[in-house]
Amino acid sequence: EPAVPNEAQPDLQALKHKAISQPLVEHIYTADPSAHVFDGVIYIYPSHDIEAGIPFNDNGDHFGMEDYHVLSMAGPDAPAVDHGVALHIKDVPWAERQMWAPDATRKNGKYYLYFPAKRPDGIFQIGAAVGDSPIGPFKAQPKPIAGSYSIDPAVFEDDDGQFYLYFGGIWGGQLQQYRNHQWHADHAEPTADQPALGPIVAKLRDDLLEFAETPREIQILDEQGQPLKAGDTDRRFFEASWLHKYQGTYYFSYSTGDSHFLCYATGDNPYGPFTYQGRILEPVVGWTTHHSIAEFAGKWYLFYHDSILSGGVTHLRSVKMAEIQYDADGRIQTLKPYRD
Ligand code: FUB
Repeated sequence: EPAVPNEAQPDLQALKHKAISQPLVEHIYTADPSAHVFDGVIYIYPSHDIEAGIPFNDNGDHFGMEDYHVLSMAGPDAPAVDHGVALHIKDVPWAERQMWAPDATRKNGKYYLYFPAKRPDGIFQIGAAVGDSPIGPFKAQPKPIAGSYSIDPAVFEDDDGQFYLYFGGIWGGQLQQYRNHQWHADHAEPTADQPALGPIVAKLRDDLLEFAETPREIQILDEQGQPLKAGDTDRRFFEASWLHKYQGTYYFSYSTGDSHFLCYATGDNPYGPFTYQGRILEPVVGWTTHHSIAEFAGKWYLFYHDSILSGGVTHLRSVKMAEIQYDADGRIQTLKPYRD
């Protein structure tokens, strides 16, 4: 996050009219939408952006969110309904601040919300919270998931009923502080010619409350089969993991952060490696870009956000959705968020 965001201010009024989608809700700011279809209804688990009054810095401390609201839609063209507070940070025993991008899943009639937040010592971990309904309320576990770290959990249920949690994000997300899943204050991003840091994945235990295994780092490879380099900022992983399966192939998608793209890579199993394929979405208004992908009635949709509604304020975002198309080879056609 640069100290001075959006240096060259775009013409937001013009971009609003050229936008391929309008905000799903306008009465609150929402971001980082993780969408799932349960029983024929679209449920969106977003961050709930607020003006916390914290100055901008490179750690993203101004993203001072305090709770989660769940949105639902009867279909892609139906209005989005805000179901109110589903979990507040005051009810999370281990967490102190910054409820960043969440995700959720369902198993045996219970719903599981996964969310990152900072402990009182300023270190991010990932928590689980359980509810009886897709809209919450969710009750947080007393402690974060053991062995979890960094931000942006995304949960994926494979066809065999196994669940995997993907996570990680560099810079404010703290992933660069870890090697072999151990924090060290001296650790930093690799140099430009070294392999980039990868996202992390762990299979979840049957009760979905803890990891079933030691987390693993995922490799994202280039067209030669080599890991993407840290200096390849247009393609390397930054944050915002998402995993979906299309016609038997695993699609790992993510944000490139400081170059502002949503990209994807494909593989033949949930752990990767994944081979870089291309962009899903060109940059939006605002510094961050974050997404999910879900199928509804045979069509596929990208859920994403931008900062147009707030006049370009980077930590006051609005979730949007747009249909995506695959070509005959399974390639996702790149979307432009604003028409030319
Ligand atoms: O919303 C806070 C953070 O901004 C998320 O965790 C990141 O993915 C970025 O969207």
